[in-house]
Amino acid sequence: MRIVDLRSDTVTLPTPAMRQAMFDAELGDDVMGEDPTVNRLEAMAAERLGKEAAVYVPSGTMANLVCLLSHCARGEEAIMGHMAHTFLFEAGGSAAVGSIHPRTVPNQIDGTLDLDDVEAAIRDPNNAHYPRTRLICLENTHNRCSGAVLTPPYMAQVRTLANRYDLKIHLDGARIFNAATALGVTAAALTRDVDSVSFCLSKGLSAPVGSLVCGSAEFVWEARRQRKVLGGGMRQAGVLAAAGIVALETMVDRLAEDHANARRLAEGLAPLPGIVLDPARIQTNIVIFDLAPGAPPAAGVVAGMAAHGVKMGVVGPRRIRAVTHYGIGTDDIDQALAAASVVLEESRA
Ligand code: TLP
Repeated sequence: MRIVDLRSDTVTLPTPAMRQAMFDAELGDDVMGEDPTVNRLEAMAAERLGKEAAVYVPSGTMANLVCLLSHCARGEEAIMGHMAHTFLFEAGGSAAVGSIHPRTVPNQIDGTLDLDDVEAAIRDPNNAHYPRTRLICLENTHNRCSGAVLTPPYMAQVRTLANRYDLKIHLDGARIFNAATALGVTAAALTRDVDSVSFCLSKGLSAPVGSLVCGSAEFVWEARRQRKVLGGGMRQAGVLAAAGIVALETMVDRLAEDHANARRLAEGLAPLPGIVLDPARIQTNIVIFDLAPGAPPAAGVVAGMAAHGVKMGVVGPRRIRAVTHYGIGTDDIDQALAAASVVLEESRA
């Protein structure tokens, strides 16, 4: 039986061109700034995201942590969505390692934070009771908001607000190229208004390892120091960065295929009994859907699908996530839909 793995785009494997580039990579000691392949990847990343500089880090989690540690001191506050990856799924790193106080405001269904909510959360710096607000964190695409995209006009509005209160903005852009593809804009158009951005090579772009942190030269120097603090300074890291270069050169333009497959999946799932899903909301490669009262719980549906070779993720008692990626074609989507149909029909019988 063919296995259709829709648990995440993190399961993607490197392409043959990536493996070859890894084999051929020119290497040096990156902590000494002497790995030519890492240096090239960092320069490419900075250029793509319209920033002065970039630093290569082992994971998206470390990329976000390095940024928060660079922006905020002990006891300072970072405003973020209640469904932000940084808040929910990074092991509380900014609090555990940096003593940074997270302040959540509700994520709207489209991944945005309501600007009135953000403004209301900003602390009065003259009141000694409060932590100092330093940072606003955004996420594009928004993982838990079903891959929703934030637009350039929204980013500009957040910038205006941040400037009024002298705050910095960090963007978790793990899937920034998915957002750019969906909107038909450059990634730089989505990062113009932020002080720092992280993005992942090891999700839709299919590289095996690594993320980039981009920002001003001064910011990236601080991020480089924080990477060292966390033990993320790697030596001959060009062997990994080489795959990242191929990812940026060859894997961005195909992301539209993943979005079309996600839409195909959503349109096929929506009419099935017990599924609550509006396919019009699916903008990129993440499909999150709910199970109506009366349908089996998410764990039961996911187990049933797995028996048909289709893997999805449980993200709530009645909520399931499926993510399309390089390893998934239209036939796989059709296999997933056939499995979902059998599982949900069986549960009604
Ligand atoms: N997300 C993973 C899991 O952690 C849930 C996934 O399968 O989607 N920012 C965002 C928006 C992410 O979605 C992720 C990974 C990260 C950061 C962290 O990246 P890694 O896993 O490389 O540390």
